[in-house]
Amino acid sequence: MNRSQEGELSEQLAAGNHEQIAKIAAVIRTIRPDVLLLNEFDYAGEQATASVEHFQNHYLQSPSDTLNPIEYGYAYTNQVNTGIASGLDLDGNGKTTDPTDCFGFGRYPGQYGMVVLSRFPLGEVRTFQKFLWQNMPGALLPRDPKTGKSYYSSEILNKFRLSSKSHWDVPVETPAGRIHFLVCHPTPPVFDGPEDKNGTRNHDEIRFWSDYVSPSTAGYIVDDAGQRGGLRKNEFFVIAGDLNADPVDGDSTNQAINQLLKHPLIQDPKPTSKGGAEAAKIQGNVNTTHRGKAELDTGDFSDRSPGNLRIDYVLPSRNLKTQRAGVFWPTKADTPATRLVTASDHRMVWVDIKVKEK
Ligand SMILES: [Ca+2]
Ligand SMILES: [Ca+2]
Ligand SMILES: [Ca+2]
Ligand SMILES: [Ca+2]
Repeated sequence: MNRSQEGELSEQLAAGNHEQIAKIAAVIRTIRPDVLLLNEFDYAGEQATASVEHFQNHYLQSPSDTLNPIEYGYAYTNQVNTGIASGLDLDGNGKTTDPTDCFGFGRYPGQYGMVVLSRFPLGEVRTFQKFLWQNMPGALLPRDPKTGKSYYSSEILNKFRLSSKSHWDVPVETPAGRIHFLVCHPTPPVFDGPEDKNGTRNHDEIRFWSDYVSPSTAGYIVDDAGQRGGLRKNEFFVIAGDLNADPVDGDSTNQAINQLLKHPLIQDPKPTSKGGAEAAKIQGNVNTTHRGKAELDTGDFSDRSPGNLRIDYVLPSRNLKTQRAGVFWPTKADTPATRLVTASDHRMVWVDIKVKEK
């Protein structure tokens, strides 16, 4: 739901008759998650709250012969780093006004934003939009491989934000207790050069949550309100997002996602779909060289490169019990469901969890 023009998505949400948005809503109305993160939902500034309400009223709750309406009583959205000018020449072309000179790549402020929808009340959200990359101890800051020197000047690093969109800790107050919904959308590790500026940033954006969930590693973290630290011991949490990192295929740096998948406090429910397995067979090409199981794929990308990948995640803390998990990727024969996934190159990843006593 990102658009090339500022304000375009808001208009389509208000109009209430946009086919692609209706398909996305139909996926939500089919799977019916209690708590949901939507990546790439353009953040519309002063129109943002109205836009989310339009999405609910005109798409999630519109009359349908086949789909029950779904109502989320609670929503959270906020500004993101995409499209906000840094005032610096980050791509080194002599100008400071490019989409690539913004704190996160974007043509206007809020492009590729994020929205959280919830059936349960939300607590006070911590945001980490402005946290500086260089303030992460041992950050994987990019270097020029020829000279070994820092790719970014100290002037740039003194202002460079880690998060390409934002990182939010959204506390969800469920009847069984508080679960921290930890959401983000790290930059893709591509569109860079031998210095790997996006791959290294993607790696550290993912690392942020792996540090945040444990008091032994979260000490350096400061939120946008100046509050220090991460989660307390034994808290419930679920990490969610398009994390732009496949465990074995694609262009990820240092197998970035393993910082979460192999973290002692985090479980990997390994959600699968029959449609993902079928798509890799039908589409062939680079998919046939992938080492990861196609049934785990969550994105349908170009079959020349990078192919279909597992890059979208819902990862519960180990102290939560996972009952079921899946990827909404119907097979070709599964009509009409299969028509819905043409709305996006990403598929919905879902997990059913049960809260155990702490
Ligand atoms: Ca520039
Ligand atoms: Ca790269
Ligand atoms: Ca594909
Ligand atoms: Ca694959």
